[in-house]
Amino acid sequence: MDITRFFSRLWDDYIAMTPQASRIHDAFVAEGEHIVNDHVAFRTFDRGPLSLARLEPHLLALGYTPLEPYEFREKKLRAWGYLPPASDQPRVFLSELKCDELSDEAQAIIDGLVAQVDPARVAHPEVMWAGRLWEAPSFEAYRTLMAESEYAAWLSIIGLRANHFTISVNGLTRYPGVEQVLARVEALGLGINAAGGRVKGSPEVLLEQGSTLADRMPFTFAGGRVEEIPTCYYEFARRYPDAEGRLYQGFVATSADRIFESTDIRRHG
Ligand code: OOG
Ligand code: NI
Repeated sequence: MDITRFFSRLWDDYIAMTPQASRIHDAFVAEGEHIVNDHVAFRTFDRGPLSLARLEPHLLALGYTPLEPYEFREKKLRAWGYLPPASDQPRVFLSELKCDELSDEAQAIIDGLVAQVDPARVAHPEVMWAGRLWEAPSFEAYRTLMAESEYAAWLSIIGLRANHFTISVNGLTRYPGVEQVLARVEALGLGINAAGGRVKGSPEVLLEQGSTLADRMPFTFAGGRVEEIPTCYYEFARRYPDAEGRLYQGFVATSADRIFESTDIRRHG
C-alpha cells in the first residue's frame, strides 16, 4: 500500500474514534495553518500474532527505518521509533506490553484475546487500523487488567489503531510553542494531559510535547454493561536542532512515559 493511502485510512479510523481530533485539526486549518504530522503511535501486546516484531514489516514495507528502542520499566512496555522514507511523512512510535511481567490472571485474559486474532489478517497493512480483533472483554476482565496496566486495559477494548496523531508545532506559523497550542486547544473546551507538566521535555532534550486527554465514548462490555471509556488523543510536538544543526528525530522516554497517561482512566477522574 502507498504511504499516502496508508495514512489517510489510518486518519479516517482515528477521527471516527476521536471526534476531538477533527475539531482541533479544523480549528487550526480555519486559522490558515497547514497541518504537518510529526508522528503517529500504535500499541500492542508482545504476545501472539500482533507483537511488535510481527507488525514492524508493515512499516518497513512503507519505507520506514528503525531508529532506536525505548524502555518503560514501570509501565512494563518497550517501544521503537521509526523514521519515514520522506521528511514530510510522520515518524512512527510503536510500543508493546511485556505480558510476562503481568500476573498469571492478567496473562490468561490477554492470551484469551490474542488467541482470537486471525493471523491471516495480520499479513495485511490494514491490520494497523483493524481495531479490536477479539470479542469485547467483560468489565471484570477489563478491571483486572486495569489494576496492573492502564495500557493493557485500554488495548483490550480499543485494539490496534493509531492511538494518536501529532501536530508538528514547527510546521505551524502562528504558534511559537507547545504551550500556545495547548491554550488554543483548551479554548475549544478540551482537557489537557497535565501529568509531568503540560509541556513535557525542553529545548535541552531537543523535544517539547503536550497532549489532550483522550476522547471518551460509551463501550459495551461482554455481558452488556456499558461504561464511558477513554479512546484516543491528539499530541503537539516541537523539535529543536542538535549541535550539528539537524532537527532531532527521536523520542524522549521520560516525556513519553507521561504522554502514555493521556488515555488513563485516573487522569479523567
Ligand atoms: C505513546 C506515548 C509516547 C511520544 O510521543 O512520546 C508518545 C502512546 O500513548 O501509546 O507518543
Ligand atoms: Ni506521541
